[in-house]
Amino acid sequence: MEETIKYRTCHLCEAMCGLEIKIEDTKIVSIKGDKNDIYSKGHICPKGVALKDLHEDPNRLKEPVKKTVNGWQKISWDEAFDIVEQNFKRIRKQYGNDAIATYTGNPTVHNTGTALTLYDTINAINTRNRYASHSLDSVPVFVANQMMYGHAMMAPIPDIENINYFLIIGANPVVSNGSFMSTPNIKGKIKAIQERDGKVVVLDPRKTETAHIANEHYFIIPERDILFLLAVVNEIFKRDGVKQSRVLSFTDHIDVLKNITKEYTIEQVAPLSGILPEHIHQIVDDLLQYDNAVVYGRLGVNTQSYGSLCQWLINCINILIGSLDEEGGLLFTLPAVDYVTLMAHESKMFRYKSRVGKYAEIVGEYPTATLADEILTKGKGQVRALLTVAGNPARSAPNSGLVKKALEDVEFMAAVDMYINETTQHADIILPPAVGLETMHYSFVLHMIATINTTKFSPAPLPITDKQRFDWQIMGELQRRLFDGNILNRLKSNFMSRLHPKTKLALALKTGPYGIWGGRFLKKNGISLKRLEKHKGGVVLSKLTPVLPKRLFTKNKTIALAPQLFVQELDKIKELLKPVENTTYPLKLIGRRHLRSNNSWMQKLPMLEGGSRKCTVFIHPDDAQKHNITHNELVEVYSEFGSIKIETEITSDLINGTICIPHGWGQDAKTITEDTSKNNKGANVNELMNHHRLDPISYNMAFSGQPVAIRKIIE
Ligand SMILES: Nc1nc2c(c(=O)[nH]1)N[C@H]1C(S)=C(S)[C@@H](COP(=O)(O)OP(=O)(O)OC[C@H]3O[C@@H](n4cnc5c(=O)[nH]c(N)nc54)[C@H](O)[C@@H]3O)O[C@H]1N2
Ligand SMILES: Nc1nc2c(c(=O)[nH]1)N[C@H]1C(S)=C(S)[C@@H](COP(=O)(O)OP(=O)(O)OC[C@H]3O[C@@H](n4cnc5c(=O)[nH]c(N)nc54)[C@H](O)[C@@H]3O)O[C@H]1N2
Ligand code: SF4
Ligand SMILES: [Mo]
Repeated sequence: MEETIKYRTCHLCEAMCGLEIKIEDTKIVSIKGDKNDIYSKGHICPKGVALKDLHEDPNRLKEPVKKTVNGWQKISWDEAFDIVEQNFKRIRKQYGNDAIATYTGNPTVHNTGTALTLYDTINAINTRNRYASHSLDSVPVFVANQMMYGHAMMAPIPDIENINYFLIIGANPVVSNGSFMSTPNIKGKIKAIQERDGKVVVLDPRKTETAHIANEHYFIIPERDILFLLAVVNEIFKRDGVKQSRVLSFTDHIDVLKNITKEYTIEQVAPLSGILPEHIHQIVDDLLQYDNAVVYGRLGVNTQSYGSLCQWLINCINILIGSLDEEGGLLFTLPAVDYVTLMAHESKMFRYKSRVGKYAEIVGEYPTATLADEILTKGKGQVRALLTVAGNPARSAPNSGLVKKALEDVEFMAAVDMYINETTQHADIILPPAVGLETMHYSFVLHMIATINTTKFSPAPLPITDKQRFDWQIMGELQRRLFDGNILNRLKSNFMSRLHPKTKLALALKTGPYGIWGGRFLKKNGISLKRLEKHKGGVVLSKLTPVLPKRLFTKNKTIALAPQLFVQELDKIKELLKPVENTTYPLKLIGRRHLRSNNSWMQKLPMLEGGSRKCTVFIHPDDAQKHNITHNELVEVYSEFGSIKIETEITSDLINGTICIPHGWGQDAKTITEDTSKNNKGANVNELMNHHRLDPISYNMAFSGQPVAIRKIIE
């Protein structure tokens, strides 16, 4: 048997770890971290190893299937595409373009072929009913970036290797492996900060895995970060702490910022946010005293009612303390494929509104939380057909009961996914792509949010059979068959859809900032795909360096410190100063991730099962006592929208008044080899979520702080 070693970047999360894969013929023998990878230097997590299970999973579809009265039936690719084309065209003709909705999930960012074809395919379908996992995750960041830096994807990235004070709000990078901060081995990097006498501080309603290794952790009541942030800004002004920096010289409306934050004092917000006043004072002391201090906020501050305001104020604090666009602070990347510049035409928002909820589009998408309403609400423009690509809204979107009804209601549904799951089980046709180690890898998005400017390309380590198709081939075929537009654009779209992703990548690299053709002169030593392929563990291009104001996308090349959109919304924050008790649903719900999970779709792989990964509800001892609830007891958690049964874990690693349940569970779809009862593991927290609870600026879903109640189950 022939044994070979192949190298590939792991595509599962944002860390981009290099993998060393031992292969015998076409069988994976082992997967280890690649010590020579310039970025990860051998780091790996259990998910990377589980790519073997993904490859061998008997539940994975490799050929298209059609739903029949006798169950799923394998059909040819031609037949599958014909059915999809006929039905989508029929529905478009009958009801109009917007009757087709698209939902694109998280892996579309990570799969190279999909990332390269996704926008073209969706644009070809030419519907306004576009939805994505972004609005369950990161749109507040997009809005803050757009308002302040002129581009949704201009995201400042923590220079983690040089930070001395790191305030982490609403993120758990030790488990998530970092987000909007692509960097492997966060644990090692936190330790390095501490070893250089720096400090890591976590603000979270739960004492998380990250909080456990941090220098300090402060509990905060869910959705009260906004009060804390306003008080910090005010305190910086009060202490005359604003650092006169290079960046400050091209900001505007600092006086407005000072004025609108004036009434939020530390003493006033402390009891409302759950943090002691002396602890907030300590945080401000540190922010002003440490060289290289950074405030970083992620999912916990995004997926809440004040997501955009929080992201705006986090940016403001980083600017006021002189950390933005400075080494040791937060910097902007300049990757080998300058995705930010290439995507400038997609960075638009607030152009038009959704039919039912009247929510504005953000980067061309409506909030996923409203998709079910758009399907179920009758009238002109009602969604009648759905295309999902790499997404599982039946588990990831709020109010699963309503989502289920909606998925059952559409007249036709197609899914590009390799699994039959809670969402795709509703499809008429499933188009399964080759995935994982069968695909090549180059990340456009993650290099854009990485902590150094690097570039890596990996060819596919494993072959596919002639029955399989890649995502980009499936998307290309859909693009050609469903194109709606003028002849010139059709020809262009047709041509682009046939290009191999490697051809597109090669061109993008050559013409990129470090490419052979990048710039006015031919760069003899510039990057090309051919050259990159020789460097299996990738290439370091440069460390992150200051790029402002040149790289700003705002018209006047200044950073807006007090955009009107945010200022006017601040008025509503005053309500928080007089909190009203919710007696029916007195508890606030938050989520958590586990190292051996990847949202809703890897739970069943054998290597990731078990361990400490459990779908339980964390509850504080005081709350447990109040409800006469014991450890490991099956209880009912309920909200206005649904009810789930779940086992308890009593822990004081949680602020009281709050309970914590992970998402992505409750897997009850009938897959190929397993029956429903075996699959039905854990409860689906999204059954409890109010799909109208959105951040009023970005319309991001507010998962955090959902009001719920808990009770004993009396048989
Ligand atoms: N309550 C609660 N809900 C949440 C969250 C939370 O914290 N709490 N988090 C939210 C966040 S941050 C996110 S990003 C969303 C995720 O939301 P989704 O993206 O909708 O859900 P995933 O579970 O990531 O589903 C990914 C799907 O893609 C398929 N897939 C995997 N790889 C590929 C591939 O290469 N090609 C194709 N075509 N398909 C592939 C999988 O089989 C699976 O069906 O969930 C959100 N929902
Ligand atoms: N192992 C694993 N890794 C993953 C994923 C996975 O499912 N499993 N998913 C990937 C995805 S799609 C994403 S988007 C990233 C997310 O990665 P992160 O941004 O690190 O997000 P989480 O790990 O969900 O951590 C969010 C934290 O916010 C806290 N929180 C909740 N509500 C509030 C609040 O109101 N205020 C504050 N201050 N904190 C709050 C929660 O307790 C939690 O600790 O992780 C990615 N990496
Ligand atoms: S940390 Fe992320 S990139 Fe690294 S092996 Fe795990 S899943 Fe893959
Ligand atoms: Mo996410």
